[in-house]
Amino acid sequence: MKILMLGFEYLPVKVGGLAEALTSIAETLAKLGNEVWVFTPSHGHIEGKKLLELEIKVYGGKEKVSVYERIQNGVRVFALSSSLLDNKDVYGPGWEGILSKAVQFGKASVGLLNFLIEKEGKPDVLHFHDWHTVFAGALIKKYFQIPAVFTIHRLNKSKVPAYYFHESHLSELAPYTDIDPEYVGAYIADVVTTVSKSYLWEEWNFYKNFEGKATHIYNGIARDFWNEELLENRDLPREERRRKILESLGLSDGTTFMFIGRFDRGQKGIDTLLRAIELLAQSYPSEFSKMRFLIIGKGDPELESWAQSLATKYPENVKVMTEMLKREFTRELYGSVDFVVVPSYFEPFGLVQMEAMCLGAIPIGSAVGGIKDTIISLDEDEENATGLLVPPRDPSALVQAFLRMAKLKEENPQLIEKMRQNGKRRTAEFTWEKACRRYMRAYKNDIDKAVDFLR
Ligand code: NHF
Repeated sequence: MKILMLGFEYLPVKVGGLAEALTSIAETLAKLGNEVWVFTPSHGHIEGKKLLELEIKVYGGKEKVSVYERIQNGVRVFALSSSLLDNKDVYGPGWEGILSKAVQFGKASVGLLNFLIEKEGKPDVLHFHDWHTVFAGALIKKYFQIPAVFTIHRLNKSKVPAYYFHESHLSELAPYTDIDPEYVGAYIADVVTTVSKSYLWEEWNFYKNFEGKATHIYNGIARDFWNEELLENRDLPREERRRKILESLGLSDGTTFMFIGRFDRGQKGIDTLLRAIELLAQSYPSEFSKMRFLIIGKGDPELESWAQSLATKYPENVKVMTEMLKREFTRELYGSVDFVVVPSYFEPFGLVQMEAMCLGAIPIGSAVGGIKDTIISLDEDEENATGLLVPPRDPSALVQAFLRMAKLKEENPQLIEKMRQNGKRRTAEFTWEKACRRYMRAYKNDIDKAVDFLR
């Protein structure tokens, strides 16, 4: 099939998990014998040959947009460049900036597709991702009537003034003053997908509006990179790797829990983790003294200073790293720590628990979304357990989970080892190939749907 993908992040441009997902989907589809075109804003990453210069009318003026084409791992990537689309702030500058980017990207995508269709014919399917590409997706659907799949990696639930739709020549889709672009995307699409079954049902209030179109397609995990074979000290026993890495971070050895992610209040649950560490230190000082917490990430300055204050108060136990880590070093960490904490409030799929399991770290995660669907909890099935699920937003439950897992590690190391092995095996069930075979079914609308009355 000839597949046209639209996305706001594409490697090497990366803000979060979206870039990894889009790039893996496109490359795997290409490997499976499809011709894949990706349209993405340059966000300042200009690479490849200049294919085309467009002039588009926007906001009463004219704007020059250049298109650069490159082949990246079998995928034809078209980066759209203009003074606004080159802005390195992927989801900005500001709210107005991102909206204008989305509109400009939409109009320029039509120009580019016109050019390509004239020379090479029309794609068989349009696959657009997240709300930023909705203007582009809706315009392409309107002008070229291509079957369309809309994938939501994370609902944003924001409202956009109708004006932006009028400006995009999409007035027919904006009968009210404020419009949620996710509704528009799902409305114009033939199939709507999201990245885990639990997330779909958790957000049924949204998806129920598109019943009959909505389904889930799990992400995959790149096991070729997140692989123990590639660890620097792969020949050393895990405990020894842990001791060494803790030493390099200025900590003595101990049972190690790691958090890696954005410091925000809405999704990742770092505030629940910080509160749990406080409770643990106060109520269980002797157990706490044997534990180490590595907290990696950045974001909300208040949360950063809360984390730093814990590191100052408990320098033997808590280490905070706010600098960007190389992927290879992150892999070493996963391959050395005992447990990885994923306390998210919601998680459409979630990469962290998958990366952890690939490298034998046991995830302790909230029972939500993709975390719940990928971890087999110790409480559910001891034989096949890969981790422990806890209720979200519950610091005391997290404290109990830390105590329980630390104790288990001392008293039943065989079970811990079994969980590490189960986890590695579990990740093999989430491959990008499997995901893409399902996307290929979605492209033909030959796919099962989420049905409320069968739930
Ligand atoms: O893994 C890629 C990612 C997901 O849970 C993640 C999220 C955004 O929040 O699909 O998209």
